[in-house]
Amino acid sequence: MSSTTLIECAPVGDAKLYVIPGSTPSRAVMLMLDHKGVPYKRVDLMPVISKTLLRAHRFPGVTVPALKLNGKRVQGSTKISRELDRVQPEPPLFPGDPEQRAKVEEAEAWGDEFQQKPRRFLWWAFKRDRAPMASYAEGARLGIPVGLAVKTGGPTVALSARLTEATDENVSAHLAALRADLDRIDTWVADGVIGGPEPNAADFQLAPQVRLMLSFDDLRPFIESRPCGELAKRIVPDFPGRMPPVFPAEWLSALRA
Ligand SMILES: N[C@@H](CCC(=O)N[C@@H](CS)C(=O)NCC(=O)O)C(=O)O
Repeated sequence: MSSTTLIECAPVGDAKLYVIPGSTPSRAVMLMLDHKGVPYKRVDLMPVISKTLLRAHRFPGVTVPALKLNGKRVQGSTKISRELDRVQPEPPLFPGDPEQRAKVEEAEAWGDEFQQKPRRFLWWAFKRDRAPMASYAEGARLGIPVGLAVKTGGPTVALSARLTEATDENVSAHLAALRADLDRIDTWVADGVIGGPEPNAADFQLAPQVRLMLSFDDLRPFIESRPCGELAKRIVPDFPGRMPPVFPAEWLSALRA
């Protein structure tokens, strides 16, 4: 074994994870690190300002989760899941069997895309009322009091809502399609792709997103008793944040039907 290989496979000694409160891929990576027993330092960032800070820390992109691991910078929840398995194979985030692995990868990739929907729900809701933001930042160390961050957060919310395209059109369409999306996640649970005794990368990708949606009073009744709702509560027992009713009743009609 060359010395380079030795260094690359060395146990994780120094991990620093940059996150944004309420970010579901950030939570996915926190869960993965905990699952592997990798100690890490968490750095909480404020949205938008996060982009400048990540650049300052020489990350190639501008999104969280961003992980500095043994001096290497890895960004994006799906890249991080693979890097974690590479540097610390046990317990694995992907099954050893190629067919099973392909299914987990498919569910993880779907979840990576799906992220944008709950993300838009949140920014759309914050645009209407910033007060619930404080609950999502519970326990975060933002460098300023959370109350102040919320009070001065108007421009951040407006910009984030614009950048994520959290428009009426998108959010109402996502809500109309949500039942089918939840059915899809439930099918992965039924097929044993996720929800097994040992959580995998797809569990960690999907559960925080369902958990975030459970924080919406409007959505919780349609999700909590589903297999994916049960899974989310098991994998992510603590997820700060509560969103009081916010969506127009007609946008929820497909869920009610
Ligand atoms: N698909 C990417 C998504 C990364 C992403 O969009 N992260 C959001 C937070 S969830 C972000 O960093 N947004 C920048 C901002 O809010 O300013 C992943 O899984 O890592």
